[in-house]
Amino acid sequence: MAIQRTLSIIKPDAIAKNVIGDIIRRFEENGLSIIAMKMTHLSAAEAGRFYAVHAERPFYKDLCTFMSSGPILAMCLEGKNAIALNRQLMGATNPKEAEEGTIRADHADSIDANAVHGSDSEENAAIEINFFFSDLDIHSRS
Ligand code: IDP
Ligand code: MG
Repeated sequence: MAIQRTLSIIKPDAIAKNVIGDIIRRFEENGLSIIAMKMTHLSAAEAGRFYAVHAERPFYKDLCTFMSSGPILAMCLEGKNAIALNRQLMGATNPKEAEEGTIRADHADSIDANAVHGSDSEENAAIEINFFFSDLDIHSRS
């Protein structure tokens, strides 16, 4: 499997719980390298642009309110099969369905406040990485 890049976000709920280190440890222990990192606090409009693919979903407004409720940590992860591997480490969207030992099983409280975001395809990873980072911010280690 080729080396891929994916976007990870530690969401406001997990930042508030002070579990950044625990989440990053899981990435590094599973062969993913952080090649760009930024703490930021999105406005609701910026969160809306990031989640534009969900604009028609009933939960869109709540999602934008939540994602702009506090600081987040955006990261570009790089490694073998990075997109699927990150999704596996995250666990299911609804923490009640997330496999034991996943980030969401351990740190998420609800389907709204579910600790982390991860890109779901190569196409979306490229768009999402570009949303937060310029080429100058990214330091490949592959
Ligand atoms: P993902 O984050 O696992 O990729 P998506 O389906 O892409 O899940 O949804 C994006 C985000 O929108 C989720 O992480 C979650 O915070 C929120 N969300 C998804 N489905 C629901 C829902 O049914 N109710 C409330 N929020 C939802
Ligand atoms: Mg998604």
